[in-house]
Amino acid sequence: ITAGTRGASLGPDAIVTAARKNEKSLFGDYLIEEIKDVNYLLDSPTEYKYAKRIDGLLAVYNALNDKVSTLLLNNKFPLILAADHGSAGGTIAGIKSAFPAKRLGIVWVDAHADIHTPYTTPSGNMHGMPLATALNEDNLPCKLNDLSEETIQYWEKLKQVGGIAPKANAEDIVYIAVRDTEDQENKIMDRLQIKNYPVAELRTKGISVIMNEIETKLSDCDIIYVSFDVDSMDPEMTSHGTGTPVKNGISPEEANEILISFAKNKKTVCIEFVEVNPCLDEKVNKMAEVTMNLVESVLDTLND
Ligand code: DIR
Ligand code: MN
Ligand code: MN
Ligand code: MN
Repeated sequence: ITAGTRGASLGPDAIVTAARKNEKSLFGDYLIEEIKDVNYLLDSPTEYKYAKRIDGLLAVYNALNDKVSTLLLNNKFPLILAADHGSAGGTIAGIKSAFPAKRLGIVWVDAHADIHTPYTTPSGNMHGMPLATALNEDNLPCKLNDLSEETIQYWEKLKQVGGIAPKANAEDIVYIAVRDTEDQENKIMDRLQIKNYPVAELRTKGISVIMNEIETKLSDCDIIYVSFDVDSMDPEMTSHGTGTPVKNGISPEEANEILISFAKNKKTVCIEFVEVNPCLDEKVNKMAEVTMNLVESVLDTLND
């Protein structure tokens, strides 16, 4: 599936291009469903300063909710290539629509926490908020920004996509490699006690130990969704081919090991790749190549 917004909206195509260039047939072997004609919804200038293009994003959420839930109900595994991370709440909505009674674990591999709301965001960028759309707002502190009535209405609608809210509990979220957060997010993470595995801890304990810890932590969850933001990886090893690179990330090899581990886990129902931006790449399509290799290894593992 592909979906998303500008700059990064070329990401999914760049990954497919990398596969062709390397003569990989990986995308030829699978059912590909494209969510077409949504990018234009995110092109227009925004009226909502603390929730940029939230009106268009609501339509994207609805499209993803339909697509993802239909695939899951047909026993398919959605491996999603999206543009920026903003649409990931639509994916979560789709998972929850398909499996309303199942308890959902979320593994968020990212340099960022993506848990702002329009009330706390410093930038108004919706890719900093997808996780919050899945949670119970009452648990999220601090109303700082003065929102317009319309912004509030759109935000409430976004959280209601799929008809179930909240979609996940904070205790069922695990971050990996988060290292660039704002004060408000730190407060939210502290209050909700969300577990993050910093890069250093992955290295001292070793990835397999951490994977076991995560499995134990999510043992009461019935299903797991893995959201992989490529900025979790080190910019030096991925040629900065993403919107907001952050130093000292995981290596592509470490990312591979993490993703394979979740692809092997029978609870995992959906894996999503986001934030490849070929326009920012310092080498020709390097980030897309790295991501294409990760996608290939997930597909191989799923098919084993
Ligand atoms: C920052 C940057 N936390 C914001 N966030 C992300 O604008 O909300 N960058 N997700 O990729
Ligand atoms: Mn992200
Ligand atoms: Mn990020
Ligand atoms: Mn982002």
